[in-house]
Amino acid sequence: MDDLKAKYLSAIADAGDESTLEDLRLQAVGKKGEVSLKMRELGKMTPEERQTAGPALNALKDEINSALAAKKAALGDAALDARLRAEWLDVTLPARGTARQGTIHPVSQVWEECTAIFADMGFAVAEGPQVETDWYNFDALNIPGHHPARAEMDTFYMHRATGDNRPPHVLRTHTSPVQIRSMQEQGAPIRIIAPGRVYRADFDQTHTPMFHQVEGLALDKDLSMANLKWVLEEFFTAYFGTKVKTRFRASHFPFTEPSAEVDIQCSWENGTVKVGEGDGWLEVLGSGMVHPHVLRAGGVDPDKWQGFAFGMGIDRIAMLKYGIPDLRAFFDSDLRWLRHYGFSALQVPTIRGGV
Ligand code: 2U9
Repeated sequence: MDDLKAKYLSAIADAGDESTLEDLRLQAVGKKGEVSLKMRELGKMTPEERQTAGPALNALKDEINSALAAKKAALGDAALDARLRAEWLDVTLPARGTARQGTIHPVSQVWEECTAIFADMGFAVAEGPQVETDWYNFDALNIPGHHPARAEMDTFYMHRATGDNRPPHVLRTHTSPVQIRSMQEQGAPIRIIAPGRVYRADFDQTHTPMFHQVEGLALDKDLSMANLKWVLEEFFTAYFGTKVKTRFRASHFPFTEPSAEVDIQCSWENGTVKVGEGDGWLEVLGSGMVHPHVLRAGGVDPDKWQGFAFGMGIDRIAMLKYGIPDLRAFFDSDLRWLRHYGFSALQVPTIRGGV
């Protein structure tokens, strides 16, 4: 038994890979392995011999099994270390080869353009988590549990309420929770935009399960729909680089009252849309005066402060400005598409026209 132990423990220690280790396991403790065969001989022994040989063989088997497991773990760690060393790369190095032919994605470009235009009007950028509690995503925005908007939003739930005091979490369906958090943190007056990724379980020609929004919030003592209209018209003119007529249509959202959907002037010619000319209209935005319930959820006193909010889809306004026909191509990571629709890293957006 001592010979067997010495033989296998040193062979295991010397094993250089997992297949050698598996061969050793079969030779030692496999069904027809040396230790197993010895165990079969127990039947032929006298009861006295069996009393010492039995436990000793079991102990030997356990020892070989633990040595095998320890060596297997060590080989696994060494393999992972080697892989990490081999696959190491410095992501801060300048791009080379085909990577240099990548471009700035239209979503990134338009995100930056929006940020630049609203920054010029005094809006700061606010960010928040993409995984939210249902309170921030719904309740705080005056969308209670029974509200049909919850069902309509096609929400991705991270887990259902489990009764262990953990609030249900969702992938945010809009960036509005960011404005609630900002109100709680900095109160009023406030002037922010919240650009970011949002998620809805919807996938067809015009919807992707992840898309991008930019929302805005402005609160002060005496802000009105007139200020909202000016800000939005200023934005469209800067963004499309031409004067754009707007049409405000009465609408309804739980978080704003009154609410308006905003259409921009456009023409339709042989299947292509042109913004800022013609007598057609295109819906691009939702907006309104922030509902008192929503102000209160953000810790802001609705008897002292009021203001407006708006929301629009970045992907959608990117398609409109740059004539991109298919939304789903945004997420294909196709280099040919990126070279056609993408932007040079040096095309930094400026305030007006020169974007
Ligand atoms: C707070 C209060 C109010 C943001 C708003 C809309 C109307 C709207 C859609 C446009 C196209 C989303 O991307 S889309 O599908 N948005 O219609 N969003 S008012 O209102 C807020 C936000 C935050 C605290």
